[in-house]
This record gives sequence, C-alpha cells and structure tokens, in this order.
Amino acid sequence: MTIPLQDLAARLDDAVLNATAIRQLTTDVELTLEEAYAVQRAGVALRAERADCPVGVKLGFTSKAKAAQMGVSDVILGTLTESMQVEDGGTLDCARLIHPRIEPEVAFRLGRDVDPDDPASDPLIATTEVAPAVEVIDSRYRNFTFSLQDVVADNASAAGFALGPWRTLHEVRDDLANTAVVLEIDGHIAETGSTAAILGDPLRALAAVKRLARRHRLALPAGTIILAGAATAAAPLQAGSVIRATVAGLGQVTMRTDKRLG
Ligand code: OOG
Ligand code: MG
Repeated sequence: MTIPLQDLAARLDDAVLNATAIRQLTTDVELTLEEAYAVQRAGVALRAERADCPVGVKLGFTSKAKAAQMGVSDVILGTLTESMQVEDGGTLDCARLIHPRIEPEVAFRLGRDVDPDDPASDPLIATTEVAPAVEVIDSRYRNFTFSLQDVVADNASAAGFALGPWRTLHEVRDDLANTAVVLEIDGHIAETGSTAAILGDPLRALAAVKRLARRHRLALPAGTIILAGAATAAAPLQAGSVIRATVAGLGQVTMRTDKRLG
C-alpha cells in the first residue's frame, strides 16, 4: 500500500489541530528519511497556508541525554513557526497540546542569510545573537513513542518555544561551551546539565543546521532563530505552572502555562 506523503502530512496536521495523538506513520507505511523530511515540509506548508509561517529551525537529539530518553540517536532538524512562539514571561495555551514536555535550550539568531549550498557561507560568522530558551515538544504520536522517520515527519515534535533576552554572540561566545543549564518548574529544579551536552559545544549546532538544511532543502534567511537542542532530558509540562530555564552567563527565560491541559 502506498499513501501519498501529502496525506501523511495531513494526518499529523489533524493531530495538531485536534490535539489528539495518532499511531506512528510507519505502522502503515515504510518511509525513508528523505520521505520523512518531505512529509515534514508538506506539514510546514499546511501551517503556512494558515498564515503560520516559518521563523526558525530546531535541532533534535544533539545531546546524549535526549537521545537516550527517546531511543533515537541521529541529529534531526525541524521547523519553528510563528504561532509556536510565546513571549518571555508569557503564557502557553496548553489546551491545544496533547502531552507536552519542556526542555532548556540555547537559541541563536542569524544576522544575515546563510546559503546551505554555498561552502563559503559560514553559519558561525552569520550568527550574531544568542539567548536562553525553553522549548515545548509535543509528539503527535501515542505514548510519545516514535521511530526516527516518524519523529522527522512530525516536525521533530516542535510545539512551542520562548526566548530570553538576546545577547550579541561576540560578547558571550567564550562562555558558551561549558556552562550550567537549569530547568525549574514552580521554583523547584527539574533538570540540570551543561551546554557541553549539546554536541560538545552548542556553537557546533550551527554547522549541523547548515548541513541538514542543505540535505533536506530548508532555507536559512537572515533573522532565522535556531534552537540548538536540549542540554537535558525533557520534563513533563503541567498546567498552571511557571517554568524557568537559566543558562549561566547568558540569562534566563520564563514561561507560564494556563490552568488546563488539552
Ligand atoms: C524530539 C525532539 C528532540 C531536542 O532538543 O533534542 C528535541 C522529541 O524528543 O520528541 O527537541
Ligand atoms: Mg528540543
């Protein structure tokens, strides 16, 4: 049985819109990694049709803690769209989510275009700003369980993010490679780690983004936000809580959740 990739993207999009988990796509159909990224692109196009346009990209499984938690070891790329962003200190609408989790991250922003096909286009030079971040992931699959192809098709579980104040990369660059990361929920420490968990140094995420963007045909225009990947395992997100991610030497970001989960 062959199912058009467009239909697979629609299944995942319906799961988002109805906040209802579905069975893994690979239960019904075999997918190559290329096809999984094609499903992801088709899903992002469906969001864009609703005027929910890409604002950035995210890496997944850049840390061993995350890879071990999910049983997946390859670094993957997903797309962040406008509606996913919550302002610093703002409230996340949980009712539209299935079984959300949160992760402390480091975010970068491109100050100029990166051409993934041009070997001379250096993502490290193009990156001008960095900020502490918290990411919300929400697998559209039952039990938050998936194969590599399934999670790629599901846009790397992308569901939300908040960013702390931007700093110029130049200013903090030397402090980024191995600095403490703390995730607090309601004032209690939920996860701790180091930025070194992110590919050994979060700046390495920039080359990984370019490599994956080239391979899977994603654009990296100036202004693109890049989430480098979680430094720790993800924690379950509860309704009515205050989440704070702190990256030592960089700053912190706060996100609240409303009273009701979906
Ligand atoms: C996939 C997304 C992984 C990260 O930071 O490693 C990710 C998932 O765990 O559902 O965002
Ligand atoms: Mg993440």
